[in-house]
Amino acid sequence: MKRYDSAKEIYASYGVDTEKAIDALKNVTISVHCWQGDDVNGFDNPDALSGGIQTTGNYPGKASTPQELMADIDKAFSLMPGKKKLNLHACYAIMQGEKVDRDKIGPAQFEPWVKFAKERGMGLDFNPTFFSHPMVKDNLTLSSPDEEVRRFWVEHGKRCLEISEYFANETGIPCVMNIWIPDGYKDVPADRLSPRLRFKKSLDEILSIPYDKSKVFVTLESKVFGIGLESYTVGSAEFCLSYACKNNIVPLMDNGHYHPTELVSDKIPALLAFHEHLGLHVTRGVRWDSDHVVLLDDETKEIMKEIVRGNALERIFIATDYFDASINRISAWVTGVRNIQKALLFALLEPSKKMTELQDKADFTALMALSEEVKTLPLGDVWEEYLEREDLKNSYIDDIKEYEERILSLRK
Ligand code: RNT
Ligand code: ZN
Repeated sequence: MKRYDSAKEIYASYGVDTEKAIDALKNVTISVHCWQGDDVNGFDNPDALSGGIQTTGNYPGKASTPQELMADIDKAFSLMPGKKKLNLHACYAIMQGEKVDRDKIGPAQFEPWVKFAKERGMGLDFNPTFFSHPMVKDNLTLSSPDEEVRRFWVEHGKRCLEISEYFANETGIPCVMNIWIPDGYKDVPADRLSPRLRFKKSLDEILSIPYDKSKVFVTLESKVFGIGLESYTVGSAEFCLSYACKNNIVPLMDNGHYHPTELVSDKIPALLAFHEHLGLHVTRGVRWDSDHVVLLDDETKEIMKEIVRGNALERIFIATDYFDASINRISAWVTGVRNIQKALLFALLEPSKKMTELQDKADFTALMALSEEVKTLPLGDVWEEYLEREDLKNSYIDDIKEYEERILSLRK
């Protein structure tokens, strides 16, 4: 008997249909970040990575041209099952001869990306880049008291909305545009309100341009602190959530952006009670927002469980956001995305109806016992069956090593 057939029977005895789970998983789109491929460098600017985020490590073979990054994305995507979208940052603009600054970029600088996406039948998501640029003044962008600086970044935001709409129109797939600013202070500020009021005004200005709200979903990502910006963050959780509520945009939670004992898994159902859509950046923070590669750990599983239990697969934009420069970057990409998918499968195979009944009957003894019991059911056999149907294998390291030897090792 095939291992999958036996697993199917085992899950059936819990009232769980593995075929339904596989079908559901196949239809979940993961928006995969492009920035794992080159340590969040981008192509538009020689400036070092700023904004309180950091990539550590210098594993050889990093992509440093659009061609290299595209080739690496192809390699990484070929090892990921399921539906993918490519999530770009504005700093990945590809200049066509003349250099255009971020307040002036437009569709022209993203044509090659659109061509790339269309050829692969996939959608594109987008992010304005409010960091790694000389116009970031005193660690501030949209909240800067310097009107010239603030205006520059408002213009950047507007250009990015136009580019997002262009992506949606060209690919025929809606585009999620995520706004995150690093703005903050290293030490105790004298005025915590004015920067937030300026950020609010800047967001209002960006969102005042007309755009098709059925094609472009604007998300707003909050944060607790950044490196060198420890004492005060303009775009805090309360600020971003309130702004999203009042202005009908989508809140986005990055699970590296909270105090370590706060859990995004618990925040998901809280926000689902009020928002039609939610955005997620799935990452793994080790002691801080370190953006380690996502593993199949408890919180990743818990996050996916809350999405599945809430019947919210259609309502939540799941995106990845991690960057490890200390290991093969393609492997990092693949490992993180596959773990999100494995966690989703684990959630889809949960006997959630039965468990909810136990909760409602207040039979917490049986609930605990069942929750622990399902942890050792043959998830791996269903996962391998899914991969087989997608023409993939559970082990992918040989493929990565081959690509490393043939392509990455030749890079300077
Ligand atoms: C930073 C945020 C943000 C960035 C990307 C590059 O802490 O998580 O999402 O990681 O925009
Ligand atoms: Zn993020």
